[in-house]
Amino acid sequence: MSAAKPNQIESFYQEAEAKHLIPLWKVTAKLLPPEPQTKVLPYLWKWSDLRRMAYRAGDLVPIERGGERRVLAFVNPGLEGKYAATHTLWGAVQIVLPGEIAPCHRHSASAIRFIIEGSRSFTNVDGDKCVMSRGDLVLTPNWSWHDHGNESDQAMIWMDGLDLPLVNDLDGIFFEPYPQHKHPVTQVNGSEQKYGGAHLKPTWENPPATRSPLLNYKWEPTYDALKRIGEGPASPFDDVCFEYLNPNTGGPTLPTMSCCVQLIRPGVHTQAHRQVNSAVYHVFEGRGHAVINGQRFDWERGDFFVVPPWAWHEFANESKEEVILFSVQDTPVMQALGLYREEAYTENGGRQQVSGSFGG
Ligand code: GTQ
Ligand code: FE2
Repeated sequence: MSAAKPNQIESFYQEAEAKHLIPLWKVTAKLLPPEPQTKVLPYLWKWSDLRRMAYRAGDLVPIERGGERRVLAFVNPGLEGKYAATHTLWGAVQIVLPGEIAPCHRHSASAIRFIIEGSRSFTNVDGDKCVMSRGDLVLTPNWSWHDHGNESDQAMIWMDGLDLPLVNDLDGIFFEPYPQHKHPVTQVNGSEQKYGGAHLKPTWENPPATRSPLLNYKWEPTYDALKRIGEGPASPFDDVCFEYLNPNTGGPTLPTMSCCVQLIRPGVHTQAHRQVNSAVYHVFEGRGHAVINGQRFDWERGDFFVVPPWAWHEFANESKEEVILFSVQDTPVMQALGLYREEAYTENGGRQQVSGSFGG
């Protein structure tokens, strides 16, 4: 190798730029950091704001074709210009007023709903009318027709979780409105009748592995499962934490999103760990706090918070009441690609030093 003169190098770089080329050695450190350098920030949204603003939106705007849904979505402050709770996940609250029907459509992004407030509402998924109450998890697997209706005399509010930012980044978004406002109902709670028996599945069907045949995971059996542990041992990082399963495969609810429900028993303060996936949490019951990358996040019933990829996090319930968290996580994506990792925090007895608190 002959010694290059500075101006030769400079003109080489200029030519590379003009020819739309990048010499790797100039950007190696940026492209191959030792561990993920996420822009996603931990953040907390308060239920008092979300609920008030959801009802306000109910007063101000009707649900119409084109707008499609009355949804207030989380915008992660680290992801400028992107409408996303984390780099892969959309999180939102949706309100449907008595008598309304949000018009039927389908899209290549998958969705989950976790019901926060109200009853006698439904999501009609490909003709299966899934009746929803507080604590139910309802799936709309990708490309399934869905409309939402409220047949009660009270507003209905739920959490939406979608893989929209991921599917968008993959340039995989397709969307189609149904020709009519609502889809005909062909069965009521049909998926639940066949697949709601938890450890049993019908022998006369052979559903595809990519789509859970169970669409409505009811709250009562979910809560039963959380309580069955009693005082027994559970996860040092998450306490009593269950993943909702596709009853046909034993895998996650959807190919891109895993849903979890966890009970943090009174007095439990978990150890910290970090995982390569990101998550959106909803505080279903109780009050407590999380420590995320050394920052303390205090939350109470109804709040939402985000745990970024590879962020240390631990949970604490210092109260005498149960804490129940619901979360949607992009874990299946990382697992499917062979990229899943997690690590336990070993210093300081497994707990982070707290350097500040959110909003404080
Ligand atoms: O309820 O169908 O939060 O299509 C975002 C996109 C909800 C829905 C969202 C959607 C929906
Ligand atoms: Fe939708």
